[in-house]
Amino acid sequence: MERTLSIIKPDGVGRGLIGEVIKKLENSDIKIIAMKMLQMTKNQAKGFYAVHKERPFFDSLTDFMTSGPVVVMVLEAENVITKYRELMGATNYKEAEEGTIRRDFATDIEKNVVHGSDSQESASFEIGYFFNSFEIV
Ligand code: FUP
Repeated sequence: MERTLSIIKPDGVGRGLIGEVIKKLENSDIKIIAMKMLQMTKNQAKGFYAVHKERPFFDSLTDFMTSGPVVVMVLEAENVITKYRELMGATNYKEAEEGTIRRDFATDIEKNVVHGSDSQESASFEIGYFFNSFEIV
């Protein structure tokens, strides 16, 4: 079993897409084992996206991620990191496969509805960023 961190981003929460994302998860074999809603501060968003700090989109991305509430979840399944990234679709929604979350709902390369960890190392950092062990069922 593997775990990953998912975020429904401020565009997804604001546009009423929490249920749509959860429906796609519940229609797969991925289990939600922790979930909460919160709004990040700029510093929390910068810490979360520290790997991107030299990228040109860093300031805009961290502004966007703090612009409203997000839903953070811990997901569990076999190969869930890859499996959830397949369900999300490509970063650029125009390149995402049919039926993926981003293909169905994203409107912009930045406002792409969801985040998912991209490696076991980032999953363990990102899960620990938002959850302690008592919050994971
Ligand atoms: P992903 O893992 O698919 O979420 O994509 P990345 O880790 O490469 O990028 C993190 C976030 O930065 C993306 F979700 C959206 C944003 N981004 C941009 O705004 N512009 C870009 O050119 C690339 C990424």
